[in-house]
Amino acid sequence: MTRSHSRWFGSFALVAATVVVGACGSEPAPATPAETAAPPAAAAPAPPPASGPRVFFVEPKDGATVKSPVSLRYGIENYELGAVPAGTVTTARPGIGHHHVAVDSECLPVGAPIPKAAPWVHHGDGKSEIEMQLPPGKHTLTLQLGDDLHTTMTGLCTTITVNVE
Ligand SMILES: [Cu+2]
Repeated sequence: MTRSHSRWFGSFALVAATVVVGACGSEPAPATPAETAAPPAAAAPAPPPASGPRVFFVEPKDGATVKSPVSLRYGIENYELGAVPAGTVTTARPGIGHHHVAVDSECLPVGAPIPKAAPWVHHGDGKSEIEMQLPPGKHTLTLQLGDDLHTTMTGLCTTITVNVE
């Protein structure tokens, strides 16, 4: 009698376990609404890729015919323009630079020191313009940004050609 009761109880326990497992199996269902809510956020239009930093001549325009003295004005985008700090500078602040211009010279390679000599003019005061005397004829004007140590950086140089009357 005792043995038969034990077997009956065992069967009941098995049924109870099956019910519990069934309940567990249905648990993932409530998570579905959260999953369906996620895709719209992921499918939202991505912001346009930011263009890289650049420097450019506001004036004169590339190919322009100009009269000496020539007024040069520089532009800069996605990079900070800043005067070189006073005193002895031993490290360059990241993301900050100043303009340099050269007549009839090309862009210096990335990482090169910009000579403190002709044809390079340093705008270490952070200025973005200069009046320049140029002899008649065709000349190239190169604008290149340098950091606090006057070292060139990737993508921050441009060259235009002007015709001086
Ligand atoms: Cu410089």
